Amino acid sequence: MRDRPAPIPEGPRPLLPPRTVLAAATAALGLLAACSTAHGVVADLADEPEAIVFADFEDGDVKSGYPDIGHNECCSSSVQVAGFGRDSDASVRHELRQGDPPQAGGMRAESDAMRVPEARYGLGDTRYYAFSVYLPSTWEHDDRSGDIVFQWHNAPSPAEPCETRKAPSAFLQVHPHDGGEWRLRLNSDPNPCTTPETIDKLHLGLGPIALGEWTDFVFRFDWAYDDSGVVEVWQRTGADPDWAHTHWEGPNTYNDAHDSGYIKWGLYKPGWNGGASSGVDKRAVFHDNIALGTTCGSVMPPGWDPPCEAVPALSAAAAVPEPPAVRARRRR
Ligand SMILES: [Ca+2]
Ligand SMILES: [Ca+2]
Repeated sequence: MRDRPAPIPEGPRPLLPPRTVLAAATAALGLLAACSTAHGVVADLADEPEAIVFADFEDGDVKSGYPDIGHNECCSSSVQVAGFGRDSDASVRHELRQGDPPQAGGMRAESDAMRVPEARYGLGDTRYYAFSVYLPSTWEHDDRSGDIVFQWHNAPSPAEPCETRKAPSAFLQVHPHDGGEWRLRLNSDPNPCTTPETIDKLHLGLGPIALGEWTDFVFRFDWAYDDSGVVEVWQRTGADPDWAHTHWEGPNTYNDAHDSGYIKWGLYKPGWNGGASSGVDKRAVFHDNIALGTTCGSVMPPGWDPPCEAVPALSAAAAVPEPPAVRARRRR
């Protein structure tokens, strides 16, 4: 258990009352059959499946009640509980500095559910993922190198020794385009043996980034390496509380063994790998309410209405192939 650090000055004001207030209010009104679980989850309806993972960090620990959550951290500052959260009192803060010793072969300060067996997923699964992410108002967009803040990663299969390492199936990136844009990268390959040359890469632009605001994301993935794949994204900020919806159909992963997928959150900055530098030298990002489940409702924090059924598809997002310059950014 780590000591809880002092509140961090770049924190925002909560957008809604804390969870405890919401839970008490709904219980008093008799609107919800609320019940607590070992992980502090409050289920809003008795027949709603609970999230497989729901990490809200309110216990002051970076594992949030999941002892098998792992970390890539070089230093005591890499992964900490922050004294503010999304509608709550705590979140997880990842910090990365240029010059930090590489972790797991790259410049990263990340947490992962790789060793949480029930949180693994794979081909043919439909999974919902939700989290809130906060970039401080002091964040400087780095026009030389994007920042990856959430990854859907596949582990190489021991039965496929040709795959020496794997790029993630998908990741959410803070991209410097046009003053800062959320980008969802999708990497896919129908071949059993994936090599860097066989990956089909594209991205979905998810719109401008609001600094100093929590952004809430909900993702649905129907995992497939063929055209049966589906990706849906719902997102909103405190400044624009209506959910925006993105829908895309097509390949979104690799031809891998089932249950090879796992999630990571934090900071990975590939542009700093190999000792490279860029226009910034320090990064910090905050995540809260990290959830994985089989239904939209199961991944929502207590008191939140799931957006997934209520919002019709407004647009089919254009998938943009990743140009070679983005595929292989040169080191400096
Ligand atoms: Ca929290
Ligand atoms: Ca494979």
